[in-house]
Amino acid sequence: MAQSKEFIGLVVKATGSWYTVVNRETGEKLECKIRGKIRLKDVKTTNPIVVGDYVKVDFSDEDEIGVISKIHERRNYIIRRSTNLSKEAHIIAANIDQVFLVVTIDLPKTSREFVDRFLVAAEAYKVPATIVVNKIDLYDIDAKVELELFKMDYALAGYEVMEVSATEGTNLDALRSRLEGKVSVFSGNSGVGKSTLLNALDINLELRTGKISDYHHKGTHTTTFSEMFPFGSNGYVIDTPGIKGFGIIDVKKDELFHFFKDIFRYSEGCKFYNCTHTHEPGCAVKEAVTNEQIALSRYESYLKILEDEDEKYRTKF
Ligand SMILES: Nc1nc2c(ncn2[C@@H]2O[C@H](COP(=O)(O)OP(=O)(O)OP(=O)(O)O)[C@@H](O)[C@H]2O)c(=O)[nH]1
Ligand SMILES: [Zn+2]
Repeated sequence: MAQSKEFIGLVVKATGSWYTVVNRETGEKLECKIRGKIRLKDVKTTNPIVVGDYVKVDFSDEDEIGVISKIHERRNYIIRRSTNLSKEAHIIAANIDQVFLVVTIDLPKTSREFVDRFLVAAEAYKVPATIVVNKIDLYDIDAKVELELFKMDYALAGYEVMEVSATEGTNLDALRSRLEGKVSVFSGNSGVGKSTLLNALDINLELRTGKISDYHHKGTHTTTFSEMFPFGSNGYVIDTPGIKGFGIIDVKKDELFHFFKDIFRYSEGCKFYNCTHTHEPGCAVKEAVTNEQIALSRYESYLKILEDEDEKYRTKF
């Protein structure tokens, strides 16, 4: 009988039915399946095992494939609902050091509400987030003005905003140096240039992108699975499929403002300890919005997300 063996490995690709796992000791890759149902204690997700997970794999020398039999506890993860009202949750990646939210001011335009929803999730799961504005080579005068406003608003909120062009190679060194020795996730709407950017940061990656093929002139490629790649001497980058909606989960309505860094900072000055920063007198948050110490667009996102939560909990009669 074939002798069964096991190893601990890192999940570097997850398609939903197949998982590519890198053996932590040997660095070898093995295609794996899940044995039975692996259920996680607290999270209900469509994907039980995700890129960045450490897992135990059982295999024998005769087999071409391994079987994932155990998942190690996660240090952290980022999770979202696919739409605001959907019940199904999807984990983007696990055990990550930082996330780069790739956005575009134009072509396509990333909405402020999407950005703010994403940042709330990053705060809630304690993953440091940096915003990367891509395609700056394409912006006309209106988009350039919008970019300046965008930068002001997020600087005020306490986020770093980097401006790059993946195709022109603009400002890539600063971003590259941030990736050394870290596990970094790149996320954002479809078509903002995540794969193109990662290819530009490291020419060895050769990720497929939405660039129309020179040979066939038909169709564009879009990333459908999350995948993790070694970067530099000891870092990892994770390319993720483009996402449309970002439904926040696990955040209670009355705690939402904790995850807006800027709103939270000013909330200490509110007259009522349970101020929701919507209608209360003596609200230091509303005052800060009036004084332009908190960006109006951030406050509007806060109100919008609160409203959506109302919708979710409204009972049908
Ligand atoms: N002009 C310009 N075009 C860019 C830039 N970055 C990406 N693109 C183009 O934008 C399109 C989409 O790029 P992708 O890298 O496939 O985008 P993605 O975010 O990975 O998309 P999904 O896989 O669908 O999530 C391609 O045609 C790229 O060539 C840039 O900095 N400037
Ligand atoms: Zn208040």
